[in-house]
Amino acid sequence: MTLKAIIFDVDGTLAETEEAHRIAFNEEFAAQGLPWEWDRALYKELLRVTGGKERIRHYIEEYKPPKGEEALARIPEIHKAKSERYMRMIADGAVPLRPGVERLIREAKEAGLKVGIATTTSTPNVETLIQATLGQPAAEVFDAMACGEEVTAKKPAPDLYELALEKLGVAHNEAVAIEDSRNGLLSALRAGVPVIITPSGYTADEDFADALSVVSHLGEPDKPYEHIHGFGWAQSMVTPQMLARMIEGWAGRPSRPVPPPGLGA
Ligand code: XBP
Ligand code: MG
Repeated sequence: MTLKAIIFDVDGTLAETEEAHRIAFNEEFAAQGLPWEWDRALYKELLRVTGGKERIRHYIEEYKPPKGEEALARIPEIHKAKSERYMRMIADGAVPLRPGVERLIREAKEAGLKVGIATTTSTPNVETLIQATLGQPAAEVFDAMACGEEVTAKKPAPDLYELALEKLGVAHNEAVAIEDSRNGLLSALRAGVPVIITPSGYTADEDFADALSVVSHLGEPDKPYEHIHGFGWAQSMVTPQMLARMIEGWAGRPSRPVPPPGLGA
């Protein structure tokens, strides 16, 4: 098949944003009088649940923290205020793009490929990150965006990738996904999209055996990636030409059966 689009995840893939999310959650919990503190170890566990609102609900139901029951009804407002805190941090330039992201987006456009987004976070968060890092509105950078608030089932369900494919107007085997997490990998694979993984700080030890390739990051001319698993290239960077060659051999099916949503994620 011919490569027509590259679909990027956001958190952990475009940028190492999860620490900013974690800090924003904790600051908002304190502001709301909730004696909760998500340290890094706990946040790593909580990241298994995608979506901030879903993550807070999961924390209350599974960890039974003080004041949890009374906070259940306030999840939407807690999450809204957390998102505003997060966007202030991102707008202030707190988090740069990861190596190779800006380059690959530019090279993809030059090669005539479409570029899209499939993320469980919400549209304003993506817009703030792109404006702060690339100095341009996200709508000018990306041909299509599929964001968390547009679907009922977030990653690892396939819905976000299916929506991104539909908006981009490409078939599943004409696209490649760039992801950082197992939830993202499963979401893309369930939509039939092959995946390159660039693990992030929180996801480095996750199971990426079903990815076509795992590399430390997308690479820059003076900052080569480290090849970790799967397809490897002698070059130092992930380029549109390599991705195109790679998916020529992709039959549209992962090498192992993908567990259905809700299982084995
Ligand atoms: C990662 C997520 C998000 C963020 C928090 O999204 O699971 O929930 O942790 O963002 P992705 P929100 O890797 O798909 O971009 O609080 O806005 O949900
Ligand atoms: Mg991610």
